[in-house]
Amino acid sequence: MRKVLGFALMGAVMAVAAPVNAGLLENQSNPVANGVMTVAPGNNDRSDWNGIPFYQADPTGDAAAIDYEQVQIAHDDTNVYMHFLFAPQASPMFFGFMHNLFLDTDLNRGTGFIGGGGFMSIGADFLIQGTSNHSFVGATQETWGWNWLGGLAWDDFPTTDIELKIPRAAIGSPDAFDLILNAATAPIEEYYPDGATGGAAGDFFRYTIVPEPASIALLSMGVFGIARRRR
Ligand SMILES: [Ca+2]
Ligand SMILES: [Ca+2]
Ligand SMILES: [Ca+2]
Ligand SMILES: [Ca+2]
Repeated sequence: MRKVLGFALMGAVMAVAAPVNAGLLENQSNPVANGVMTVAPGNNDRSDWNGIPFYQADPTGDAAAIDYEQVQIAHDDTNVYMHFLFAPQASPMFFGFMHNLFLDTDLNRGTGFIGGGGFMSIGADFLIQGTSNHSFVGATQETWGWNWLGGLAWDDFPTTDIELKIPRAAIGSPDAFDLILNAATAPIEEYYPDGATGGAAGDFFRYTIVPEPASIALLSMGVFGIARRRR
């Protein structure tokens, strides 16, 4: 009897621990002091990234010339910073039109670009292609386009170690955003995370700049619930 009860309890705990969105692989928030991060063409100092955690790695060898391996993200009062690491390249792949960073800044797949046939895991409100920032325009997936907003600061030396600086205001000053990475290389397109092409059930990463009041409210409700149960 005890064993049966044990299994029943384990099942209950697992059900509670299941993530709200199965496609959300990881959520990070890495605030840094203003002035710590340096991103500028010709400045290949990467020591500013020491101590910032990586998101879970992408496999090596699953892509052609641009093969993502790892990504780090941090932010300060005015900017979001990204650091991309790639597998060795036979010839340098300079940061440009084949490096696509899709950002879902309202955390809503129902708005923004979801790819042809809806293959993408997020609804991207911004596309950063190399150093160029674009916002999604168009009300539907049938009538849409990308509106060029401007250029961003970066460093791509070496081309397997790229830094990017995104002013928070340039992407609508979001409290958080979901992201997927793509390298539009033929014949094999790279996606990071690999499950980013799984449609509505696909995988993505989240970065939180300002913690949501909603999660604080949920947390306090949880504490209140435990307190009530203990009575
Ligand atoms: Ca730097
Ligand atoms: Ca890869
Ligand atoms: Ca969206
Ligand atoms: Ca991949």
